This record gives sequence, C-alpha cells and structure tokens, in this order.
Amino acid sequence: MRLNKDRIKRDIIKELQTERAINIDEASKLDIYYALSSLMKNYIYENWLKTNRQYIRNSEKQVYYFSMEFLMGKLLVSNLINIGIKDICQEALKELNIDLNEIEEIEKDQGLGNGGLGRLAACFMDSMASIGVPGHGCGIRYSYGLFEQKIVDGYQVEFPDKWLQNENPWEIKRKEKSVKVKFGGNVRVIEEDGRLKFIHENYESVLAVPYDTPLVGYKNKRVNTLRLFSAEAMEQDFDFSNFSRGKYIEAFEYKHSIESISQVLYPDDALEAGRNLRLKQEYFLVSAGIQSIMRTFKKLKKPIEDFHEYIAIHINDTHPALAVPELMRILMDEENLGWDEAWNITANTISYTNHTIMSEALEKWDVEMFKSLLPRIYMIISEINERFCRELWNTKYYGDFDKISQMAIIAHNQIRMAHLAIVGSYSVNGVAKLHTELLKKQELKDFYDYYPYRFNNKTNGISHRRWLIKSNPKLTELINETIGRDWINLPTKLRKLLKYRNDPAFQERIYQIKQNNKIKLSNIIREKNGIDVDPGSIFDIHVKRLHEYKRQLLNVFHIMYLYNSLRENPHFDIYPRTFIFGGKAAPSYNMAKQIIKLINTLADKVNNDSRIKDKIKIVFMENYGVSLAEDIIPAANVSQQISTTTKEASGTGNMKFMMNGAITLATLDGANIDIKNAVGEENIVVFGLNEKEFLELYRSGSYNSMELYNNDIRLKTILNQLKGGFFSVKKDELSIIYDSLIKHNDEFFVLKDFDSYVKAQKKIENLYRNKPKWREMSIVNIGSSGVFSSDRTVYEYATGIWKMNLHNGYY
Ligand code: OAK
Repeated sequence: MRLNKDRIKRDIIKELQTERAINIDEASKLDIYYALSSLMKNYIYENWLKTNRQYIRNSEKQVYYFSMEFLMGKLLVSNLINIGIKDICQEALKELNIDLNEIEEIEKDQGLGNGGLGRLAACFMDSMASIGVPGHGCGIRYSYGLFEQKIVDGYQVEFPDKWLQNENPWEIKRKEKSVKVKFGGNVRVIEEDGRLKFIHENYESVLAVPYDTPLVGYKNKRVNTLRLFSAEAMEQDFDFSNFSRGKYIEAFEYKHSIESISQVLYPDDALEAGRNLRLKQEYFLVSAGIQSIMRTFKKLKKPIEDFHEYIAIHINDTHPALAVPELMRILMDEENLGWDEAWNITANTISYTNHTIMSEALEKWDVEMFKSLLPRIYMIISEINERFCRELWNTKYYGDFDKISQMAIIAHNQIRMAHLAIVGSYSVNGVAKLHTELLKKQELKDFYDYYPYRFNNKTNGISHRRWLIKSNPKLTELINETIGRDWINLPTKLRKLLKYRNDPAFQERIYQIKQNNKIKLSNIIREKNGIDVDPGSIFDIHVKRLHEYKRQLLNVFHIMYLYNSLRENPHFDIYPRTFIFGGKAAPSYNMAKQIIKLINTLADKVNNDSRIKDKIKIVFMENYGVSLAEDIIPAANVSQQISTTTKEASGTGNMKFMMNGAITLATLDGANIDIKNAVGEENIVVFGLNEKEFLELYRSGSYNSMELYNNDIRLKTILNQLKGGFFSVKKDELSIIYDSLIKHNDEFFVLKDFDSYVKAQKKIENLYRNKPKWREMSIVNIGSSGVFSSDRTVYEYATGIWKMNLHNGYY
C-alpha cells in the first residue's frame, strides 16, 4: 500500500466518519487515536498474514519466547516508526491541527511486567521482527498490569492499573484458538497394549483464550506475533441453568475464581512470589502456549520426532520452567511417544536464561501444594528427578549423597525450578559477562561442572528504535544528518560518530539537544511535581525498581552529605544539581517503601531550604514506567548505576542512558563492566569495591559497618539524622534504615562504598565543568552504544542458541 500525506489525511477523515460516525472537528483525541490505529492495521494485517503464510510455506524454524512479563509500553508511535510512516503521519495530522504527541498521550502503557526482565522481553520482540527472526512472544494477558504508583504524603500508595479500560486496538481476540488447561484432580494409571497410560480425571478446566498483537519489524514488512492468554471459565461449567437451582451466586463465584488466573501480575521484582495463584499462572502460560505451538507445528506435517528442528522454546527465567514437564506430558500422553523419545525432543527444544543471582528470587514450590494442583506434572517432574539423580550417581558422583541432594530437582519437600530448567534444557545463559561467570563459579557451579557445554553468555541489549529513534527524535535527526542512516540497521555503525568527538560545532549541537530535552523534562516536573528545576543544573538520574541492592540509599546519603555541608558552610562549592529519582517498590517490601519515604522527606526539606539557594533540587517522579522513562532518559547528564557489585545481573537502563549521551556513574557490576570496556575508562566514572574485593570482604566476614559509622563523621551525622528528629516524620519511622545499616551490618555495603562514591561524584562535577571534555565523553558514549542494541543480542541468541539460519543482509 502506498501512503502519502494527503492519502493519510483523507483516510483519517473517512475512518472517523465510517467507523466512529463523527466529523474530524468533533473528534476527541481518543477518536483520533482509534482512527489512526485502525488505518495502520490495514497495513499491518496484510503483512501479518503474509509473514505467517511464509513461515508455514517455508517450514521456517520458529522461536517462542515464553515470559510471565512483557513490558511493551505504548505501541502507536513505535508502530508508525517501524512501518516507516511516522513523519508523513505527523505532518498529515499537523495539517489537520492535531499534534501526534497529544494523541500518543491518550494511549495507555501496556505495563505487563515489573522491570528489567519484562522490558528485555519487549525489546527482544522488536528486534526479532526487525532483524528477521521468526520469533513470537507467549505470555499472559493480565487484566491489570503492574500497579499504578502514587505518592501520598511521601509514601508509595498502590492503585490498580486499568490499562484495558478503553478498548485495546492492537490486539485480536482469537476465541476459536482457545485451549483447555487442566488443574487438580487425580491421575489413574492403567495398562494398555503393554504400555502404561496416565488418565487425568476429576480435574477443573480453564479456557485459555489467546489475544494476538502484531509485532511490526522495522521497514521490512515482517510481522511476528505476541500471543497473550486470558483465562475464562468453560461455559458449561458455570451454566446459568444453575439459576433455577438457586446457585446463581455460586456460578458467578466460580467464574471469578477461574478468571482470577489472568487478573493481576505479581508485583515482585527479583523477590520470590511463592503463592498458589502464581503457580497456577505459570502452568496456565506454559500449557496454553505449548498446546498452541503444537497446533501450529501440525500444520507443517512434519514427523513429531523432528519437533526441535522446527520449534525452539526459550524460557525467560524460571517462571515458565514448567514448559519442561508440560512438553513431556503432551509428547507422551497425547502424542504417544515413549519417555526417551519425548525427553530427546524436550531437552533439544528448550533453552533458559537466568536473570538474577539473588537467592530471594529463586523459585521453589512446596511439593504438597504442587502435587494437588498439578498431579500429572508432578509425576513427570519426579521421574525427571529420579532419572537425573540416578545418572549423577552412575556417572560423576557415585556415592556422593551430598552432591546429589544439592543438585536434585526435588529435595526437602520442595521443587527447585532453576534445577528443573537446567536439566530440561540444552542451553543456559547469563545476561552479562560477569553474571555468567558468577553463575559458573558460584550459584550454578555444580551444574556448570556437570554440563559445561550448556552454559553461555548473552549480554543484554535494548531496542535502539524505542530508546533512541522514538524517545530522542532530535538526536536521531542529528545522527542521520552526520553519518547517514546505515546505523539504524546496523547500530554498531554509530561508531562513525567518534570522528566528531572533538568537533566544536557537533559538540554544540549535541549540547543543544540535551538542553532541549532537559527543558522538556523540567516542564513535566513542574506540571507533575510542582517543583521548579533549573535545566542549567546537572541532571543526575537514578530510575529503576526500588531495591536495597540497587542502592538508592547511597545516592541519598551523598545528597545528605552535600546538604549538610552547604548548611554548615554556605560557600561550600558545588555545581547546581537536580537529583531525579523514580521507581516502584514491591508492595510487600517495607524497607524499599521506607526508602521512598526518605527520598520524599529529604526532597521536601532540601527543596524548601532557602539557605541552599537552589543548588540542590530533589525530585521523585511517581509511577516510573516505560513512557516516563522515554521522557526522562534523553534528558540525563548522569546515569546512576550503583548496585552492590555482583548483585545486578546486567541492567539495561545503563545502556539506554549511554545511548542518549549520559555519563555513567557506576560500580563494576553487571553490564556496567561491558559499558566501561566499550567506552574506555576515561568516558565513564567508576567507584567502589570490585568483584574480587567484594567477595573477599564478604567471605571473610570482617566487614563491620559500625566502625565506619564511628570513624567517618559524615556518615555519623547522616545516620544520626535518620534516627533523631531531623526529619519531621513519625517517631522511629526511618530508623529501620538505620538498623539495617548498623545493627544488621549493612548487607549491601552502602557505608563501605560511601567515601569512594563521594569522590566519584566530585569527579563527575569537575568533568561537567569542563564543557568540551564532558561533551566529548557524551559523544563517545553515544558512538559506542551500538553494541548494546538488542539487535545484536537477538542475533546472538538466534544463531548461537536457537540455531537459526538468518537470511539477513546486515549481520
Ligand atoms: C525478576 C524476577 C525474577 C528474576 C529476575 C528478575 C529481573 O527482572 N531480573 C533483571 O533482569 C534484567 C534483564 O536481564 C537484568 O538487566 C537485571 O539486572 C535483572 O535484575
């Protein structure tokens, strides 16, 4: 379909008349939004059909990315960009007196994820479609995404995220493709033709109804699919003929209890969500997903033994690890294969990514609960476990009971999902070099020793289409003007910018773009927080989930130190700074919520203290999510990536910031190390213990935070302020922070890294004062960021793990 400005104008007007019965001058923004999305669908659907047809016709290997989370954000503008009509659309709308940005505002974020893991899945979807990987997402269509955060009196308060309040124009419900997922009941074993058969009976069925969203590749006419399942009660099961028997209320209650499976996303990030409903959700996803894959596979008319030649299933952390026993179940109970054949297929189909070494996030399920909810799946896991333990005994660990019990999938009445995921897959990867090394050396050492060839690294990446082209259009324009557009299909070509690192005219333009982005963000802050911030100040930004290991506290302590210094000495020399925070705390994570309260309390005090003369401003932006990140990141001068070394598996915010020209202030953790290697150490500011020092101190047990408290007057002052009446909060309210740092010996080494952090912050300030130097650093960061595009990451997965042949000119 050929599109031009006048055609788009005409089509919008016509669409409003024929589909919404309204003239353009009476149309609301919502009407325009629907009209626009509807127009785009014409284009998208044609290519969607063609892509699917081509996949089947050519029997191309398909990859299914199973994830409990997809943090897609908004789709309107990113689809316009990928189709290649954003500019003409924007102009067409302008001629109709409509501002595309205002229309975009209307769209609700699709926020079906918590943080890094969910956003990574979304970036992968964009990259798969764009670099030509036949790959699809498979997840749950939660009726409510991650909660909406409001700050009330300095506290986080959670509200439901009603993202489906208005109709979602991007999805198509495919009721006819629904599948049944079975819970509970019992398994009867019978013998038939000399074989055991497993009859699952007395179960409860739930209907998994797919909703498909097109995933549009960048200007390549490829459209993949994100399939999200919604739980519905089977109609005959809550039959309202029950009416007559007076069971009306019960019928509704039953319906609601079934539908609760896809009602809400668990709001925990790197914390364990060990609840019965969560287990139901996990099984619901894998069972529905694999049944639907089976159906597609059958269209190929290939022998089932070759399943893994045509299908790859990737599991995003252990949440979908029940894919292993579920695929076994389907192959054995429904396709009548024997154990060994089924196992060969399963273990060659599934691959697994680990996203954290934090032990709190390791999923374990109680055997009793599991057995009663998923009796057949439990039998299969038991069998996998038994065979695995026997193999260990017969091969490497004869007589070594301890080792075998450490590695077992079921032990101490619990099912260990990470062990199940590793045993049942052919590839296990970490998400940054250090993280993978730590998995091999520590967390999963036993498994690495046993299956060394399974382990590999795939450093994370981000979609440069969303995090540069969409979120920073002016920078994109400048890049295109300077080095052409090749970098869009091969982002490492951003390197060509390095030539201009010392060019004063280019530096000036980079600076102007940053200033404009800072002014835009200042306006948002004024509007949302009622705080005036100076775009001339350093924008120092710390946005991510609230977690002790991410050390928002370290940032706060540095601000308190600056504040105390300025109060004592009004001539204390600092370059004006705006400290911007954003992030949600898991509703049950008390400490994280107290840290939010501390930031807001400090903000109130500092922002309103006339002695400070606006040299410091603190802003906590509520409800941090994908869309807000798109406004914040392009405006950053400083990117705070200050996790306790070894704790952040990779981080992806760090990559988004560098791509937008911010300088990273970092510990040598996760992908910060890879960023340092990419930009060179003179273009990043690092501080704190490195991995070796951290592990030594940690293992020796010689760290004593009290000593630091006693010997560093800056820390003593700050900690006493938390305990005493310095902040006007309820008595003892912030003392849980004090207690965790002093009484519980500062698990995340905040005090330990404080001195080094203050020095690093001073270095940042000095660098910022040196304008040409700072601008040069900024350009080097942008120019070196291409390797962190998720196009590179997905390419590595596709060729290295999924064994796909990509017919792609760029890679
Ligand atoms: C969430 C729940 C359980 C386990 C891990 C997570 C998670 O979000 N992990 C994060 O994954 C990101 C993508 O790989 C990484 O960049 C983050 O470092 C990691 O914390």
